Amino acid sequence: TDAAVVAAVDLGATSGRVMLGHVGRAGISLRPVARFPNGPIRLNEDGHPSLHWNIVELYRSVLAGLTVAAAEEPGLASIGVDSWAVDYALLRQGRMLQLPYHYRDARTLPAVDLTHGVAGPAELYAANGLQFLPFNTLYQLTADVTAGSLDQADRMLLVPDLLNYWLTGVAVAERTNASTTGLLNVRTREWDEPLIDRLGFDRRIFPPLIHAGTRIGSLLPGVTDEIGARASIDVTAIGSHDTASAVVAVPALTEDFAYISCGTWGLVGVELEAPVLSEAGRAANFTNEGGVDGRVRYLHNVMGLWLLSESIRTWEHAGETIVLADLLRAAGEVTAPVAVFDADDERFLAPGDLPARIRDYCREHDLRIPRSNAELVRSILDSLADAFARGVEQASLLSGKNVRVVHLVGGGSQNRLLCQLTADRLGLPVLAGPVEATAIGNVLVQARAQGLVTGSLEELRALVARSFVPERYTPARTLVNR
Ligand code: LFR
Repeated sequence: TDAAVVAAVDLGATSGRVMLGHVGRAGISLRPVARFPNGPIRLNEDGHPSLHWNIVELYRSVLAGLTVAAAEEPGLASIGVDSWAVDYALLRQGRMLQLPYHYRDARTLPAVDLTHGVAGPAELYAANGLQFLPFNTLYQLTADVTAGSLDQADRMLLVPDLLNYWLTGVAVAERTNASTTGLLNVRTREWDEPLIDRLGFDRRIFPPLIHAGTRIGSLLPGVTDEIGARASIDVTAIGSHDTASAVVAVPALTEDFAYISCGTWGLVGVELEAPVLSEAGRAANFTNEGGVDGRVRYLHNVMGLWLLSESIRTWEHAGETIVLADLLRAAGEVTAPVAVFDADDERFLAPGDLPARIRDYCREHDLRIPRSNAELVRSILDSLADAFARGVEQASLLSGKNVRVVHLVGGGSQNRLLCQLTADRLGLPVLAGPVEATAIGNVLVQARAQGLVTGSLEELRALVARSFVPERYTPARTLVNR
């Protein structure tokens, strides 16, 4: 046969999906078999609210999705798992000790200062090349030390590694996601043992590192029974950081591109062969995350569609009925100039009443306060487009990479207003899609590991461009807000 089937498990911060991917020399096709919601669960912890992931429920949803996948495709060859980054479970002798924390939990705030007391931001950047995000794994582990829970653990597994462990019994750390911990050396892409020692973590909790494309193992017999699949289905390491998989599937046909992977977050940057560790890059909070095939994802985190989804959640919570399509149309019809706020501001990180925080920001900065839901949404989209454009311009400036076209992939590529505003603000064409870039990147790396396709990322991207033709947004001639 010239096509075989693999399953991509793609877990985002607001929803997860299981997709079947058919890949052959002629192209790729993708078919969703399950979609399920995801989100933080608030627990009480000694009088304090704490935010966690309901990972056991997520795993159940994954198994249910794989059951459908195996029923529809008895010849299923391989499974790959990706998710958001940085979060993890602690285990002892194979048992999970507690539900993983959600990166939006506030426990890392004191941990940041504690960590920086041992290794300052400049020193950390020289070692790990990462932008500062208060929830990077190293800060979370410091919070675990304070809480006394790290002592009890003999393993730390990032979310996709944890699911792979449950599926196969093999505990490993896939490198693209491990690069977001802050504990991987940016040059060697090995665990930075001197840094780990200094921060007071036990080296032995960090599993052996593997590259995307490596076969991790086969499904455990108990798992094949449960999902009704044949024996010996491979579990393959893919770019298990969702953003790494999304970047694989950017349908670029030339070298001079930047990307915006826009879902809950907007990850804005370029792909490089080697890290950029300049002081200017650190000051601009640019990260050097590990990509598939040893590439560098030189990017900056922008708050993303979270600003929109959390605003909608707030309105719905207050009893309003929100129809997304209507809201976006109304936002598109707003003609008055709206506030462009700093979408990177840390105050927008925590869950809760975002519209109130946006209005507070506007008040403090003497910006026009949005007067309706439509104006607020327009303000969010203008601010995101502004942050995206600044991100692209900085990525180009800091890396020296020429950018002539911007690929916007992920859920945000369906937002026509956002795509057009970004093109206008940049004065560059924006090519939107594919929506499911992360799942496609996941599928492609499995397909290559199975020998169904061969070649470099450039060849894989050409395959994506043939199978999912992006939509082109040309910048308007009159530029506003520059
Ligand atoms: C996107 C993402 C980002 C990461 C954030 C938190 O889904 O993986 O790349 O910074 O989630 O893990």
